[in-house]
Amino acid sequence: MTNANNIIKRSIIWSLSVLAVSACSETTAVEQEAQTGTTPTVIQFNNPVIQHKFTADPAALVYRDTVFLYVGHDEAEVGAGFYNMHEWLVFSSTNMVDWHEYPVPLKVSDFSWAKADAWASQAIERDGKFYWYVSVEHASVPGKAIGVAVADHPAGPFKDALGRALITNDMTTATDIMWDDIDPSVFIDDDGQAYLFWGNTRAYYARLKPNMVELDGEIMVIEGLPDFTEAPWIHKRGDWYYLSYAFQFPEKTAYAMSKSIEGPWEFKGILNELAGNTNTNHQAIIDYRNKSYFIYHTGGIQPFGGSFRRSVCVDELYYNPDGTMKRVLMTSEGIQK
Ligand code: FUB
Repeated sequence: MTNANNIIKRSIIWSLSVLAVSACSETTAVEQEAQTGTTPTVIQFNNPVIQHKFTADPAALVYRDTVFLYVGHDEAEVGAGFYNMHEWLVFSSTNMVDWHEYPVPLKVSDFSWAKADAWASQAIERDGKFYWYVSVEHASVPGKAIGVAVADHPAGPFKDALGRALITNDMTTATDIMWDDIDPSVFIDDDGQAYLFWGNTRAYYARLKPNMVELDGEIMVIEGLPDFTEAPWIHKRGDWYYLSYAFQFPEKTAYAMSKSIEGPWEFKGILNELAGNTNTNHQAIIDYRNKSYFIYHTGGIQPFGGSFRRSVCVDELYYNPDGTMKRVLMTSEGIQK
């Protein structure tokens, strides 16, 4: 009995010391190899990709073989019950692992007509200019609104392109809520026609004029997206259009596909499960250097991450031969160099 206990104790101590060693630096791993004669498995935990700030609502743009990542900055205190977001941030990478941070490129206060809430956004390039569509709280038209900023470089500095909102709450009437005009996703089709998608509870889209700062026609309500909450993201692969979105609440990510950007959309099911440690789940989907990536946020920096202290993560995305997307596997390892 005593011997058996000793053996169990020794193996627990040995396992704990191996675990402690493998959690430490490369030098310690080398020491482990010398001491135990085993080759350590070096695992890089690369998610979340930004660790020194809380980041949310990712959007990404590939420009000249570099990925630019646009996020909102979560600044809520530990235990806060809602968002505290005043600015957006930009990072770039050429390997999806190491991210270079730029000076703060855009703040709510850069829009004279806005008063709060640097919520979800997306940027796009057209004719050498960069247009960044953002959600904010309007100062005089009650409710959320969408503004557009412009810059000559993907990392800014950006300035208000219009001096007023592009979309205000009174322009959409499919729901009475004050926050349905959020989460813009912008897309330029192969024929050069640009579109803006957005919404909360109801999903909307409108054509944009070539100047990217005026709507070209009426605002359309999208039907056929079950349990649409928010966060539409449009992308195209081959001749399929994909509309992914935050589904239910707390949010999973679901998606629909269509052969036309104007629909009808066919619901394809869940793409990403509940993050579990945050009630939102906001995605961006890009291709970069022959791989596809799913970029999202979780409350993954523990113990103080959560619904209002989120962190952007990246994992690979895979397609089936019929064009549908395989369910995302959220990992701690993320992308490996
Ligand atoms: O970050 C504020 C809001 O939470 C975003 O606009 C939504 O997509 C959700 O992530």
